[in-house]
Amino acid sequence: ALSSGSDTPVFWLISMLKAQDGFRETHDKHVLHISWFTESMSAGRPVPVEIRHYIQVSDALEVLAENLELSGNQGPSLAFRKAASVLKSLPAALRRQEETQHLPCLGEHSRAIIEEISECGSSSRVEEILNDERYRTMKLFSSVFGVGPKTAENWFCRGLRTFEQVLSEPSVRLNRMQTAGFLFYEDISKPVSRTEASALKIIVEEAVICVNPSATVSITGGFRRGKEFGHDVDFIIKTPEAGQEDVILPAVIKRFKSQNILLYSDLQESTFDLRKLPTHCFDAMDHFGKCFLIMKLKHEQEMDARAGKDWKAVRVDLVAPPLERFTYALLGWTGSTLFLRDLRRFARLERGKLLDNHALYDKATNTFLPANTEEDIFAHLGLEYIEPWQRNA
Ligand code: DCT
Ligand code: MG
Repeated sequence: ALSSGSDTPVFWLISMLKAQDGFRETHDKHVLHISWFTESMSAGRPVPVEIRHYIQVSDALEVLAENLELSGNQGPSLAFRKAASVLKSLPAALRRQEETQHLPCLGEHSRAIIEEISECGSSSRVEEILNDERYRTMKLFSSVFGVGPKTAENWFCRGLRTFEQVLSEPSVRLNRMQTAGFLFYEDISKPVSRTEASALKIIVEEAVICVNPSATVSITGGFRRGKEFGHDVDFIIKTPEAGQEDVILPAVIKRFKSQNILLYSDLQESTFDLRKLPTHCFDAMDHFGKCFLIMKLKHEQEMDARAGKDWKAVRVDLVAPPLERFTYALLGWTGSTLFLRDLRRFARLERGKLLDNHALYDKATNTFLPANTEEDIFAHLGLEYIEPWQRNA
């Protein structure tokens, strides 16, 4: 029987991986079957019928989750997200509905959808959502960088349905972020590849070292988890001297500007205050200094003849925590969001500890637990180390 904290996709997945002798032995094979499936679809390669079906089921659950999120129902959407995550993490395609019997995190609603898809080939509720004008418009609008569900809903309620209508509506005032979102929409809605992420790492590292030779840069987010594609590239900066974390981001931004490779920047200064820990608001953004950027990434060879440019706009996030917070920030920014949510929940319910991007706090002893490495954090939680590639749940 799974206890409340461990009844989550990630803990189930890890136990399953461990139980499967020899299954996905190498990193590359392991990494992201999710992107592998998507790639095999998009590359137009033949995909066995059961895999098509498999994609349909998890995709269907994600449509249900997304529909709830777009209506501001984040809580209820989690059940569908978790169920989709479990289906995506299966080593083989689902062939029969009975195969879901032993799976955790599949609630009554998710099971009903799976049953309907396995019997009829599709789900009427999912089809209904996919054809729903509100859902389609909200999804389109919220795909723009800087447009959240509230703005998307506002535009929808004003009768706007297309980008053209939004952009030609005189009463719509776009903020700086949304303006950049529309301006670079085509580029930043394309996935960023691992090769592009590596090229950006060289650029970011060069700038960081130029402004502070003792600072280091690491890739976080999905690419640290081994994903082949992402919607952005996330970097964490480590500064060994106290206080340096506050000056490094403005200096790096200044350097990017002088190199003419910055298309957009939003610098959020640190509001981190040790005295306010532990925080109890775990889903909120952390308080470290960070910046959300759109950078120009030069193509090596080919020129985008149609656009007449030799670069691609790419979304980049940088975070610079104080040195003594680095490990918690690294764990948090490595994600995935669902994995971290599960880990925090496990820490709280099973171990009486509060984990966030700033610290790990033990409620029993009222102390903060020190960690120099991520291994230390997992050890404090009484867990075996979970590698970044195992955190894709
Ligand atoms: N994160 C966080 N606090 C937030 C938002 C995000 O700690 N308020 C973490 C979770 C994952 C990580 O930062 C990077 O976020 P994303 O780039 O959104 O996620 P990703 O896993 O890198 O996904 P993608 O590959 O699409 O970029
Ligand atoms: Mg990312």
